[in-house]
Formats: sequence, C-alpha cells, structure tokens
Amino acid sequence: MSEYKIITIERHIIEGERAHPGASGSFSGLLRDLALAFKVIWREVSKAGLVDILGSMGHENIHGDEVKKLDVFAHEAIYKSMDHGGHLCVMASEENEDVLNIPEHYPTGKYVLIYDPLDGSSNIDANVTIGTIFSLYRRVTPSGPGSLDDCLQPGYKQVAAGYVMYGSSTMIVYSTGNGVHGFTLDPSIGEFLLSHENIRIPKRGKIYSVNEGNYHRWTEGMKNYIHYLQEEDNASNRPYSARYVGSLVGDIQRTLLYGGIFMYPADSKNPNGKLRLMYEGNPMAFLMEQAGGRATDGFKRILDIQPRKLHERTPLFIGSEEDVVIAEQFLQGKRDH
Ligand code: P6P
Repeated sequence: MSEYKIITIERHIIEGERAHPGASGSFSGLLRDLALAFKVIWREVSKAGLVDILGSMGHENIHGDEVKKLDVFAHEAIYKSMDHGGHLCVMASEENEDVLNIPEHYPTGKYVLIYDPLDGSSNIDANVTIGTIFSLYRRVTPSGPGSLDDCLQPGYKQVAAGYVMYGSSTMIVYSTGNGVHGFTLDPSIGEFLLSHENIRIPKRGKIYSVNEGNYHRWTEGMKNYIHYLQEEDNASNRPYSARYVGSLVGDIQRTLLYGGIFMYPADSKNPNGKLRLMYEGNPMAFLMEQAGGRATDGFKRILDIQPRKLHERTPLFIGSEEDVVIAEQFLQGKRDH
C-alpha cells in the first residue's frame, strides 16, 4: 500500500481537535463551515473574468473605498455560511461598520469570527492575487448575543487565524496554535488537500516588501532602514530584492514561504499606517509567530495591542525574526546604518 495520504482540511481539523482533550467538536464544525464558504467564494472569484461580476456597484464601503461586486458577495457568503451553525455569538467584517449579530432564530455559540472577506479587492480587475483573511476568538461575555466587547480582544487571545489565497491555485493557510498548515484546493474533487504541513519561515530572508511610493512620507528611521537594505554587502545578502504585490495575502504568502520582511509603516499621511489591526494585522501576526517569525508595529508586538475600535489601523512590520528586529532598531533610532 503506498504511503500517499489524502488529508483534507476537514480530516486535519478533526485530528487536530482530537489532540485537544475535551474539545466539543464545535471548533471543527466551525472550520468546516468556513471552508465551505471559501469554496463558494472561490467559485465566483475563479469565474469573475467570465461573467459581468467585475466593475463597481457604484458605491463606496465604510472606508470610502470603491466597493466591487465580489467584495459584497464574499462578505455575504461568509456571513450566511456562519450565521446558523450555532458556533458563533457575533461576527465582524471589513465590509460592515458595526458588529454583525447572529439572527435571533439561530442558536449562538462560544466563538467570535472577524474577517476581511476579500482583501486586495482593488486588484480584482487585474486578476492579481486576492484573499480572504479570518480570525477566531472565544467569547468573553457570558451567554446570549455577542457584542463589541467580544470582538475587541488583543491578538494573543486568538484561537485560530488564517487566510485563503485566490491565485494561480487556491490555498487555505491557517493555524489553531499548533503550527501553520497550507491546503491547496483540488478543483476536480472540490476539496482542500494538505500541501504545506508545518510551514516555518526562515530566520532571515533577502526580500523586502513595501510601497516605496510613500517614501517621502516616511520617518528618517524608516528611510535609513530601506537604504541599509539597498547597500552592497555580500555577508548579509544585501542588497535585498524588492517585491510588492499590493495585496496583503500575496505578500504574506511569499514572505512566509521565502522569508524576508513585509512592511506597511506609519507615515505623515497615515499616522497609524493603512492596514487594519483586527482583520489584517492580528491574523497575519498570529500565523507569522506560529511559523517562527515576528510581527510588530515597529515598537510593540502586534498581538499585544489592546484594540479600542473595530476598524482601527496599525503600522505592520512582519516576517523573518532577524529582519523585523533589525527594522525595529532603525525605527527606534538605535542605529542608522
Ligand atoms: P497600497 C489592499 O487594498 C490592502 O488593504 C492590502 O491588501 C495591501 O497590503 C495594501 O492595502 C496595499 O496598500 O497603499 O500599497 O496600495
């Protein structure tokens, strides 16, 4: 009998849950429902170029960004897949100003889901990699309908986090606190199959990823760090290569697999950077630390930030531990070369 094993995400979740004595099975049911929602979104994203689903709906989302039809579809697909399973007490989405309550006629559960339904959606029409990002917490309120208090938890309280990358292949990369694992969708059978077990990020890389169009808005420390990366020094693999997709899921996937650093710093126009803490910074930081990497705002560990608002922004420096530590030294003025 061959050693080849077909491990679906459902099997991996259930086997992982068996490792948690006393697990209720609710968690594996929750992740299974999420995986179904991701297949529904994949189906629409993969045919977006074929049907008239591209183009804007002619209105903006709460952040003033133009809303693409796929954004709304993905937001609703996740909400409708997750609102009735009895696993969640409340949800929150990038597409909605306020928390999303569970309909009264459905049971509530002990988890909280916070998600960015389709991150990088400005790239949809260019067929550039886009993704869904999700974050799961245990509720902190005792029972019944959940609330904003259940959502505004620091990232170290996450029980799971991950992203779906809709690219040349469609992958789920997630962690429940026991390493980071990747599952690639086999469209012929409609299953996500284990393809990247226990992903570990190199301790140092040689790629940096940042939107250098913002250079003149950066602090001196940030500018000095980029100059450092661009200098010739064979001993430290410099100059680094510059890579920037402009879609967080694509940039994080490359950083996770190849090493290096992704940055979205604060600048004179965006004093807290552009990325959102609850559904971009925290889930990516959880994954990166689980893979042996590091994630800070340049001064503080992302996962230790106590959120005050659902859609608050944070600067983000994330990737190989040694690269992020060096970036922090420049940002904190401890070195200038
Ligand atoms: P910029 C996409 O809009 C997004 O939220 C992230 O996916 C991405 O990392 C970032 O913004 C890109 O921002 O300013 O470089 O276009």
